[in-house]
Amino acid sequence: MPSPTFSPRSPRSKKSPRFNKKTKSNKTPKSPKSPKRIRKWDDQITAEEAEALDFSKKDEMDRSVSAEHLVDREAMGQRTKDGMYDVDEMQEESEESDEFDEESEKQPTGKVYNFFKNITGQKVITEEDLEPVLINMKEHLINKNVAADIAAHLCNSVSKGLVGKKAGGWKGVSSAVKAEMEKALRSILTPRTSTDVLRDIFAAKKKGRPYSIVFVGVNGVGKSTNLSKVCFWLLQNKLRVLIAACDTFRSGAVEQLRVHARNLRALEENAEVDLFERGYGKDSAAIAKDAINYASLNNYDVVLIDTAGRMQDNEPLMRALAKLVTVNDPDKIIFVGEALVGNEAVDQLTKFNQSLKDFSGRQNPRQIDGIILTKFDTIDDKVGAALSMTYITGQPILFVGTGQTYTDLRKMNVKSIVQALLK
Ligand SMILES: Nc1nc2c(ncn2[C@@H]2O[C@H](COP(=O)(O)OP(=O)(O)OP(=O)(O)O)[C@@H](O)[C@H]2O)c(=O)[nH]1
Ligand SMILES: [Mg+2]
Repeated sequence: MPSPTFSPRSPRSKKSPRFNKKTKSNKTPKSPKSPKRIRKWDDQITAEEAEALDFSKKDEMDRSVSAEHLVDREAMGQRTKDGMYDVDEMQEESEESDEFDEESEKQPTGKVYNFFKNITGQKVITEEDLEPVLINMKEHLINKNVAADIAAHLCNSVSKGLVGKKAGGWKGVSSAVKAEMEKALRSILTPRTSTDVLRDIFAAKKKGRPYSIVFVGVNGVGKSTNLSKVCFWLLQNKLRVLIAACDTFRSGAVEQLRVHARNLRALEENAEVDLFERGYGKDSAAIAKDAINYASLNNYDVVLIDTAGRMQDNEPLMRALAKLVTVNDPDKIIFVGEALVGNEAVDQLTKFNQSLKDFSGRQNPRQIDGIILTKFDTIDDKVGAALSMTYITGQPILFVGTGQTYTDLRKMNVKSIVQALLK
């Protein structure tokens, strides 16, 4: 069972000598835009719930919190020309010999290139020449957790790119392999939907309504942690965020989010993030609805809805999730999956989509709109799940989780995936 608190892997301050620790003690309390009053949702609201929703005392408590160890200020994203804060792309490993300089004696590193060693010379490459090579390549990709049909698709793309061409030197062949892989992967990893969530959020803000995002997935994959990282990113963009604690199931889930909200407020001078919670055991669909209404009435820009982890085969819990989605029709449904489980994540994703369809009771059921792939920092080069998930849903990997701090959120980088697959 994951701990209800946010525990960093290691203190970042050791890693970053230029780390500039802010003193929170002299931070002035924020003055909210409008005084927040306790709303009554229905006649059943308890005194504890009312107290939990009374944000008026939060600034006092936040002044004593230091959460600087939960961000790496040197790993912050970039500001765009129009001032938006965007997270960085995943880093590629620097690999000098990957440049394929024909003049250079250096050989391209990457096991896959070795398979093509005999495909050189003046002759035109045929399918027969490639057959044994592609068998090896497919096996290599499957070992990196790429699903068999996607591995076959990638091999086909490479084959199409090479057949009928003169082989020439080995480096020429290698760079052709790399280019074909990159082309095929780019079309898988950059699917139809725009990943520009921020633009959509600002469009909703303009219309004066809060943008809602619900985070779904199986137990312990990192939904709440990555929700908080997304929140950090939104706060950098000066958006007002309400976190809705709709995991009313796992004990500690609400407190975990409370800690995150407090940390996130402590990290930025004027961060506006609040927790909407109504305790445990209640209907999460109704809490999400109340949260969205509350956000609407109180001028929040974004509602981040945390949900309980659930196994994809647990019908009652999947029905409850479908209800939450049907009742609230959120702007985005984000599936959170662990990179390290490989193709199991594909089964999860497929069944989440199926349940949303089967249990929605709607003519046009909602489906997952995007993916966050977590724990990328723990998988070495087994990047196959990333491919499979987008391949199957046609939906983008919005972010990759690369650690346990608020700045460990990245955008997918096709080149680094190609690099990991070919090595
Ligand atoms: N290394 C690493 N750990 C992560 C990442 N994302 C989350 N974690 C850790 O994974 C554990 C579970 O995270 P949670 O956010 O509680 O997962 P959850 O999906 O909300 O869990 P439930 O609510 O119990 O279903 C925590 O210890 C997190 O710190 C990541 O990108 N990298
Ligand atoms: Mg959680």
